[in-house]
Amino acid sequence: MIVAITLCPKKASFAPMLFTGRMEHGIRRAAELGCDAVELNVQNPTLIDTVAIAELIASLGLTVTGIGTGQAYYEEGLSISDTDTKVHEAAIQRLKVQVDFAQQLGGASVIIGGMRGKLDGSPGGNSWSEQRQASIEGTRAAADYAAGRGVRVLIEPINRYETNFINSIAQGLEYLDEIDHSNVSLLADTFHMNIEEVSLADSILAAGERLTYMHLVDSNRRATGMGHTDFKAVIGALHEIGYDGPLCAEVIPLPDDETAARQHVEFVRANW
Ligand code: LER
Ligand code: MN
Repeated sequence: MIVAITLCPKKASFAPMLFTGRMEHGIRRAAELGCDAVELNVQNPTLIDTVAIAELIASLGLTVTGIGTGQAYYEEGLSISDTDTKVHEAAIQRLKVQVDFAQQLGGASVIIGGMRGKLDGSPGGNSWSEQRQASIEGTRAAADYAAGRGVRVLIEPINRYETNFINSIAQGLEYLDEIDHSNVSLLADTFHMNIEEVSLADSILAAGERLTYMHLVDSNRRATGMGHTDFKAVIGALHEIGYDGPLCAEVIPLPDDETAARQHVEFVRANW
């Protein structure tokens, strides 16, 4: 079992991350609360002291499971599906910087969620398929670069209210088939699944060994056990596929960072 929480160096008032703006403190608290690992959501690793962060994490006996990259899209508009060559190349370049950071942290996975961007035009139309193709090429470029560096690339389906491109687990698996790259696998986030899937358990079973990372989040984006998701069914399905990857709390800090982090660690350890 790898229990983790998502942290971010930048202050965010209402985002699914804990201890935002206080990442070093969050890393220490993660260790003290009994986490095995952390996930870091960093917009641009060249702007932070990556050596100090890597040293702090190692000194506490933690590992880093993943690097969240979406802020580069939300804050700077960098998306791999953008057909403007300059933006597309800048997005790939940013993903390569994230891969270098992940390698420095001992081989964390790099998550492509928000950085797929949103597609314009009508679904299936010319511009839609060109953008989709740009995304596929961008994912392959990141995956090739990452493969030589002991880093895996993950595709995360995100619900329809946040993007119009790969919302469900089935669409994620279809995209993986198109990518056809041994270094790319699936991240499933139970918050998005609660909106998109018919059955969370059946979707996990369908993903099988292609599922290598979980954002384990309750229905209301609060910590596990603070909403109405049936985690017994989710955990049962994860056991059935022999899942042994991260169980990461990408949750909003309600009622506060400490309580949310503690709740996740205790809930997952008691129910796994
Ligand atoms: C990213 O992991 C995610 O789940 C998004 O909803 C965050 O904006
Ligand atoms: Mn997520």
